[in-house]
Order: sequence, then C-alpha cells, then structure tokens
Amino acid sequence: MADTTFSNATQVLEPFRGIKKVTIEEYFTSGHRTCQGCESALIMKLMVKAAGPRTIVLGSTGCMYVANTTYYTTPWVVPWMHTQLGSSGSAALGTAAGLKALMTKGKIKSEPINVIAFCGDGGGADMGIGAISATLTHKEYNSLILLYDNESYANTDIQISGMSPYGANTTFSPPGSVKRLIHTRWKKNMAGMMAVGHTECRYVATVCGSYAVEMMNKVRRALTIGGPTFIHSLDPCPKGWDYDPMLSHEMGELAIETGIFPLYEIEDGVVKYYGKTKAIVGGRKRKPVREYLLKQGRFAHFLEEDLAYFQAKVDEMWDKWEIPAIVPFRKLEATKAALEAR
Ligand SMILES: Cc1ncc(C[n+]2csc(CCOP(=O)(O)OP(=O)(O)O)c2C)c(N)n1
Ligand code: SF4
Ligand SMILES: [Mg+2]
Repeated sequence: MADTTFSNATQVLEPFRGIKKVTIEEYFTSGHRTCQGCESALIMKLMVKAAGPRTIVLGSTGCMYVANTTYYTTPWVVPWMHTQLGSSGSAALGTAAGLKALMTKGKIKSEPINVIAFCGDGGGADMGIGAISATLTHKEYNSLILLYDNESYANTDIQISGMSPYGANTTFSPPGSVKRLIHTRWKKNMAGMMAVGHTECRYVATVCGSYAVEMMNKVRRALTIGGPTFIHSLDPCPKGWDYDPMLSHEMGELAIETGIFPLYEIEDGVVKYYGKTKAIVGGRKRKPVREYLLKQGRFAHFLEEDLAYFQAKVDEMWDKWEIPAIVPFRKLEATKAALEAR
C-alpha cells in the first residue's frame, strides 16, 4: 500500500504488464553523447520512463552527468540537477525533505513527486556509500537511489572501482609481464549490503537493462512503496569492458545466465527472484563464466587458472548463500546441511 500521509504520498505506479503496455512518452531523449551501446544511458531512459513526468532526477558526477549535459544540450525532459560525485544520498534526502517541507507549509501544491538520485559505482559504492546509507535510514522521506554500475570510474577513463570485477584490466590495473593480475579484490555486494543493513528500507532490487520491462517495473514498485529505496543496475559498458557495442544486450544476459549477477528484489524482507535467476534458483544450470568473461577485452589476459578461480567464486556464492553474502537469507537447505555437519 502506498503511503498517503499528507505531503508524504507516493504515486501508485502499477507494473507494466508486458512491453506493449509500456507508455510511449520519453523523458530522456536525444541530446546526449554517450558511447554507442552504452547500457547506462538505456537505464536512464528506462528509469525515467518508468517514473513518469512528475519526477525530479538528481545525478552525481560520472558518465551519466558529463555525457548527458554537454555544451547546452541535455536529453532530460524532467527537472534534473547535477550533484557532487559522492553525494547522491544527500541530494536525494535533501530534495525529498525540501519538497515535504514546502508541501507541509502550503508553499507548493501537495502532490506525489518522485525523487530519484542516481550514482555510478565509483560515486555510489565507493565515495558516496555513507550518504546513501544515511538516506536509507530516513523512512519519512520518499526517494529512490539507483546505482548504475558500469564497473569502473568510466568517465575519467576506466579506473578501477570497488565494483570492478576480479582481475579486470583497467587503467589502474593493467596486466603486465611481472604481475598478470593487478586487481585481485572481489567485487562488493551493494544490493545485499543495502538490504541487510537498513531495516527501515522496504525495497531493494537488482536490475539489468537487458530485461527492460522488469527493470521499469522494479523502479515503479520502489517509487510506489515509498520511503528510501535502492536499486542496483549492472550496465555493460563497451568502452570500459572492451567489446563490440552491438553485444551490450547479450553481455547483460550473460551476466545473469552465468549467475554472476542475480536478479532479485527484497520487499519487506521477502526475497523474490526474477527471470533466468529464478530458473537457476529452481535448478537450471548456470552458463560457465568463461562465456561471459572471454567476450570482453578487459579479461583477455586471463589464463585457465584465472577463469577457474572466477568460476569457483561464483559457484561458492550460489552454493552457500541464497542472496550472495547475506546471512539471514541463507538457503534453507544450506542451513540444514550446515547444522547437520556440526
Ligand atoms: C570528489 C571528486 N573526485 C574526483 C572527481 C573526478 N571524477 C569525475 S567523474 C569520475 C568517475 C565517476 O565514476 P562512477 O561514479 O563510477 O561513474 P561513471 O563515470 O563510471 O559513469 C571522477 C573520478 C570528481 N568529479 N569529484
Ligand atoms: S564509457 Fe561506458 S558508461 Fe561511459 S558513456 Fe561510454 S559506454 Fe557509457
Ligand atoms: Mg562507473
């Protein structure tokens, strides 16, 4: 049920029941200069299409700021504001609180207005994680934070972030003859972290632009349920990942089919799986990670042992955890087996 308290109401955005039911209006149009095949740009377009015209978008520094607002051109049709790299959380909270105050004082019409702040993986999972975390504890303000994850600081030429995958070649982790793998940290589990640590946040989800209707419906659900909400999107980036732009859609599908990026939502503590992730949870075989990794130049230096390590880490995540690295959502079977083994 949407919260209908005065000045705290949310729009009730029913899910689109199939692609033919999606509204035709666009609120992110021409005027941007993102690379061909940029999935983050697609995510912006779907995000605001799902939200509709009564929406304010706030964007932290990164490709989705710079390439979208170059020399007096912009694709944004709705009100949009740039915010500092680490402050998507603060911008979301401040804007939501400002709107609420103005409505409460009667200075503007009291009506539901969506507030969406987006950030990249550098801005959100590294620099801005504190402000996002704080925002997710303020249940009295409605805002959605969407982290678009292209797995690098792309805008400043593909530097490594806390979300770059193990072993990836970035400008800060080039493979060399002395050391083949410079980056040996496993990627953060942002959606899991946000879900498990913020008990007042009622909705956390993962999305991928390859599954557009599902992606839009998760945005609509987040905005309808209200309070602070969080969505993590995995966005193939032809420049940073080094693949042919025509493969962007397939790359997103492979991330899901290999089990590297599970698609799910957690609403009021209840986990729901989507699409091929649901099929995998139900027993469908995951594709080998090599099918995904070897299509990308950033893993071209991988040897068999690197592929085996990557595969083992993904297997471990699926074998041990229902949602990777979140203890309370541990699979019943796994919990039983662990107890029996004691
Ligand atoms: C405090 C601060 N440090 C560094 C920069 C330079 N800078 C601008 S965009 C950017 C990359 C941001 O990466 P991410 O958030 O992942 O977004 P992407 O560029 O990948 O879309 C950096 C480092 C900045 N604008 N502000
Ligand atoms: S570098 Fe990547 S994220 Fe940035 S505009 Fe190009 S494809 Fe999009
Ligand atoms: Mg990035």
